[in-house]
Amino acid sequence: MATEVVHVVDPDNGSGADYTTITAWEAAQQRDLTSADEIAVAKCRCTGSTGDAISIMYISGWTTDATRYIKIWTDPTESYRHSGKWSTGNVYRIEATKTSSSQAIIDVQEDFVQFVGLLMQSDNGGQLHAKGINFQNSVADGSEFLVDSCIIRALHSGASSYANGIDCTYVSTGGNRTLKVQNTLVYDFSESNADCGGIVQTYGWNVLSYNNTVHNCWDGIYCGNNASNYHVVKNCIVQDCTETCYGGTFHADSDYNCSDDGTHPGSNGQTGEVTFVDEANDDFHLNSTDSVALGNGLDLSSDASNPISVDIDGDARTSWDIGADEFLMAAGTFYEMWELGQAPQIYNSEGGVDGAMAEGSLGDQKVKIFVETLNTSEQTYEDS
Ligand SMILES: [Ca+2]
Ligand SMILES: [Ca+2]
Ligand SMILES: [Ca+2]
Repeated sequence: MATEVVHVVDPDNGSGADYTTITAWEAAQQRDLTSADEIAVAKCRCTGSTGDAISIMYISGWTTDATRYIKIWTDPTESYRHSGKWSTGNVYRIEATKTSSSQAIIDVQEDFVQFVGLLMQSDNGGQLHAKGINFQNSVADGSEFLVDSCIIRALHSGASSYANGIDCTYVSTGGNRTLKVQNTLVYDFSESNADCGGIVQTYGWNVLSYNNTVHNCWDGIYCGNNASNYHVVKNCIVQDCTETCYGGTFHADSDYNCSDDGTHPGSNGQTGEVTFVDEANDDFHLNSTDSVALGNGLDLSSDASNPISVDIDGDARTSWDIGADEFLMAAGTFYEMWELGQAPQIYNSEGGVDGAMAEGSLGDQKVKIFVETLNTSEQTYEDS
């Protein structure tokens, strides 16, 4: 059993910090993990409010295998992970500003790497082909990667092509590299010169995209090769894309997806505009009044290829919503305040006002209702 070697990355250099940037950690720790029999873990914190400002992070100079790999993450038992939307303050985030063309936020050149619970931002700095995570074609046949519960967003200006949020680089010799992307949000890779995608698969790569949300990209989720390889898409939301929500021909197992243009693969999907908590401000949690994604997904807890059980917030998936977020009402909180002359309001589990309640919309969720009557006496109801 390989030993986990954990170092703390904290741009605010707080107590326990080993490095103040993720790139410094990578450069100092690169080694042969297979001969050392180690898993290299970067545990990322933000004890002040400083973002991890880089131009690009290369992951290279390592030797890895399936059990001795690289893991970069925020530990959900600490307080530095995002809450399912872009945040500042004490939330760890990589803020990459590009200095030349074709730079990614993270350029992956090693074979077994995991990214969990990270915010990543690509500012193209006026450069062409700015990407989010770029998986290079130099990685070995048989290599495997995970992107789980991450948010990848673009602050791009101008026209460019091949500015993809998650990019699997074409491998001329083919083969089978595996990428699993789940509970992840990708948005605004939408430059006006085409071929900018949210999650892009191509030759040499097999991709499993489960329970992701992609918004405002040129192409949302793309399958560039379905002859020698595949892209399986389940429970994904894609909305507001320029050319197409889903492009290419996906694997036949793809199902229970949603789009606003009808391009989603599978026969159990939904076409329509998803109602998010605050779409204009990029909060893509599901609103309780949504009728497109809520409860319309497939239970993937026993999926043969990649079982999952939680959402981007770490909430247990129970009603199987489509997209990165599972709408959840936490027990023991007042969700609805009802005052005479005012429409009933629903407060969602992420803390925001989630719209007015429609009769019957609560389904089988457990809620408490606080009622203020004319004579100001209070009553509490609990409904399961
Ligand atoms: Ca390196
Ligand atoms: Ca929309
Ligand atoms: Ca949630």
